[in-house]
Amino acid sequence: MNQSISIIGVPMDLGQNRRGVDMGPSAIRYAGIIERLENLKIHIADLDDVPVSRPDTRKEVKDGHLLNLQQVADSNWKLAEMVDQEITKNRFPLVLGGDHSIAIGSLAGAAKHNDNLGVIWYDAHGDLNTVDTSPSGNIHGMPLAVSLGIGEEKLTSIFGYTPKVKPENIVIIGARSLDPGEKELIRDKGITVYSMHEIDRLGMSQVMNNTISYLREQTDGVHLSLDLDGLDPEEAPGVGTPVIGGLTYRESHLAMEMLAEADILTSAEFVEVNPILDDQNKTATMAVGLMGSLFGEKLK
Ligand code: B3U
Ligand code: MN
Ligand code: MN
Repeated sequence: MNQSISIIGVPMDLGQNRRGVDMGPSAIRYAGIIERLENLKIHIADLDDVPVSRPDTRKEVKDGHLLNLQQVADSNWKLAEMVDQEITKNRFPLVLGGDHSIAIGSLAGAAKHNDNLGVIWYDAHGDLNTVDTSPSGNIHGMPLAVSLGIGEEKLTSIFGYTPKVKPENIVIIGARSLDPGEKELIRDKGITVYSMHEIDRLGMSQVMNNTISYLREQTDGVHLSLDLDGLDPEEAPGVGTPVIGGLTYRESHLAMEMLAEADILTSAEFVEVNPILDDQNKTATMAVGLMGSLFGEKLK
């Protein structure tokens, strides 16, 4: 893997309606991400956070059904520029959220560099809603659909092109809460999903083997989008929309170690850490542990 990493914080909470997830990047830095990666002899540049308007001073704006549309679009455009710049400099962008709406910007910046970008979506949710199917109006439930070019034009057109990814290049892992419209889209587009059912049946090792060999054949780069709510809330309580019956820390570690070994990733993001809902920064600490494994920490 690229041994020069650029960390980009996105203190975004506009894509949903709970307070606290804007503090995710601080919590992950406080849990020691920089030192952890420097110990692996990786060159780290910790860049400025992407500007996002402050929760204490702004008013909630609804654009039809969509919450904070313009502000989410503006911040994601800036994030796309930063991700694009770092990849151009041959550095690996590691984006820290923030809510999952920031994947719109990460993918917009990353996919500019690949005709066939692969995406691993590690999440309890599909994030495949559109303005018509979303039960909440929260944009953090839509970024994967947006990246496929489906949904609100102000979001799909970010960074001046659409779509960013193709449905056959996506693998969702850990899903256990999908809305009816999301299930329909998964069926229509033929998106690969390893739900908790498949993970229980096959085991994480087989799921990752399948995912890695498929994406290695099919794509020319892979973005990992890891939502901490993919993990079980008993272990990772600091997330806004916990869903019981999730992935364990051990399964997740194995997934990260297998990705490190496979060396297929070209960018990554860790999102939805909410320190206000957390237990002594446990979830951010877990995120740091997973990133350690992802970038090559070994047990022996
Ligand atoms: N699918 C629901 C809930 C949700 C999606 N992503 C998160 N929660 N984190 C929605 O609102 O779209
Ligand atoms: Mn998500
Ligand atoms: Mn989620």
